[in-house]
Amino acid sequence: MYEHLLMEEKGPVAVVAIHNPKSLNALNSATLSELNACLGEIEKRRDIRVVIVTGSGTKAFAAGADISEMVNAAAAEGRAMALLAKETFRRLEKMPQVTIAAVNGYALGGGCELSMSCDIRVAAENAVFGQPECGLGILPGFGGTQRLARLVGKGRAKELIFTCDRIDAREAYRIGLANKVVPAAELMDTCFAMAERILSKGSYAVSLAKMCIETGTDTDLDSGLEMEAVNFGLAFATHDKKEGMTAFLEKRAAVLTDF
Ligand code: DAK
Repeated sequence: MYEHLLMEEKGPVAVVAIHNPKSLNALNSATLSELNACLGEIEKRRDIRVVIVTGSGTKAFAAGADISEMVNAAAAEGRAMALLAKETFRRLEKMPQVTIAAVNGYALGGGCELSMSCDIRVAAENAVFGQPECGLGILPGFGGTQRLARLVGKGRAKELIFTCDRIDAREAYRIGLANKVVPAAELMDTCFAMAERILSKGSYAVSLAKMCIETGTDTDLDSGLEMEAVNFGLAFATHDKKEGMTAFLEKRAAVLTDF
């Protein structure tokens, strides 16, 4: 169904893999369009609650935007690509499903930016992160200047973007870019195990918490706390809240179903 993506569903978990084997999964506009469409379909579904984003093969998550496509692109094409990427990457942050990046190898430029748009990053030991754009005479344009600074702080983001240094998985973990580092062979199992833990909680509550974190961290504390209070109230109207608390008091496992 897709030319540049592989998609697999395992119950409530969808795995979406960037699939451009000839270019280390570089992100061209066709790939971004497909990813946007694919995520747009997933976000409407209630049977999929976690999305794992990865790269096909073992060498790369995504080696960045496609340089061969960009080399002769004019300003208008650059802008169109930027708008498409902005919509696609923002979808990952705003969709009610939890998104986990399984970073298996190179996550450079747009690849690093794609991983940063996911809620959680699990890195294989062979993962390599970096923002090499300034070495190509451009700057990160898929949100890298904004998301990297928010994840690791301005100082570290500036150093990585200005030097174009690549960092390995351990360093990415140390600075807070990766949530976890695991042997490459265990990457997908680790992501599925994490998905399972998340799925055992209230999916609707998780989606509200995601929205509060996403929106709240980009606003002032009072507005963020206000939004949290409103959504906290909303959670009290759900089946899951009644069931979760009743199950606790009855000393049994809760059956949480809302999403
Ligand atoms: N684009 C196109 N082709 C790529 C590519 C890329 N980003 N990365 C690798 N390839 C291709 C190589 O050209 C090579 O193709 P053939 O020669 O086989 O035809 C094939 O993939 C295998 O790559 P290598 O032979 O280079 O493999 P190595 O193991 O030796 O090296 C590497 C792996 C990942 C270190 C190296 O391939 C590399 O440095 N790749 C480029 C990494 C990079 O600079 N990525 C950042 C791209 S800049 C925009 C917003 C954002 C952006 C752009 C526009 N707008 C708003 C418009 C983002 C920009 C970027 O991401």
